[in-house]
Amino acid sequence: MPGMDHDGGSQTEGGHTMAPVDVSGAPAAAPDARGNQPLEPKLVDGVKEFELATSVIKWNILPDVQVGAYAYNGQVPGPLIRVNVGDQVRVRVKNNLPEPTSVHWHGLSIPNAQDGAADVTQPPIKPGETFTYEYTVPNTPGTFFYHTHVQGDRQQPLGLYGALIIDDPNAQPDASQEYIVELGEWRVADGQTFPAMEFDGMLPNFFTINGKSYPATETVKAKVGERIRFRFIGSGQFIHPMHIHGGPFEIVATDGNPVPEGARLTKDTVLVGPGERYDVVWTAREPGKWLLHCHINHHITNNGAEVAGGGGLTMVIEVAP
Ligand SMILES: [Cu+2]
Repeated sequence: MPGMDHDGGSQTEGGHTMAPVDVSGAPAAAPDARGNQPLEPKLVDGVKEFELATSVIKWNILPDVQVGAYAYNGQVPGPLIRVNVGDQVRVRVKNNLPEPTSVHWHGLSIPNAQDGAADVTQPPIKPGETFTYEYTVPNTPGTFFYHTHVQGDRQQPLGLYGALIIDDPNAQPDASQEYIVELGEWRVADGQTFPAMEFDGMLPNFFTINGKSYPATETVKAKVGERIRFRFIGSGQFIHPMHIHGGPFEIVATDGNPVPEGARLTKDTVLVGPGERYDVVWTAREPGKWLLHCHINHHITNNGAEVAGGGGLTMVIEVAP
């Protein structure tokens, strides 16, 4: 990758974080492959062991739009890590990227040495190297995520993020199903993929929920009366007012912290900024196809065009009677 800094430093130089993704020799994921797939731990002496590996892949955000992406375990977003409060976890991270990386456990109260802040709490994981994180999951069930902490303006929009959900096995679920919504943005120009950023010439023209643009996003199926917990994750670099048709939702948790019942806001749109998480519970009130979408209308287009009534950050909740 021309201009890339391979020496372990993460300072930008000559704007190289803005270079297009070099996909030469990179494998292509199946066009219908999905990210956020559950990652099964191996139990070793009571410790849940997870394996993550970064690499460059070609990834379809639409059947006819393939991006160059930075992936964990060959998927965008990275696999879903789901653990219980109090679990002992060990995560081995192998870096198969042509540049250094690290993994930060966003929102977790864990020892500083495990925080993944490259050049601050650990040296960056160089290409070909492995780094092992180990910590006890703190006693706060909720929605968290993990992401790179090296050249974040480049690596995170290119796909280096994934959901980290902490469960309390003794808690009563407040919904009959749930769906994780990880937001992302891309810049695709002249057949090349650039990390989308808030910078002239680098603004995004494609937008993804869990690595896919509408109409390739998933459809959530429910029945009238069902309560669905949506876990919004601000995994991208832009602010998205996320809106659900068909009636309001209740905000039950913010940034992994439960909102006490008397303090919960009922809204139909919630601003999800970079790094934020909102858990909302939406009730299916009427049968039909109800949209969940960003309300910055450019973000519900694919390269400026609507397809099948939307695009980008759009998905459908299909409610049966
Ligand atoms: Cu948006």
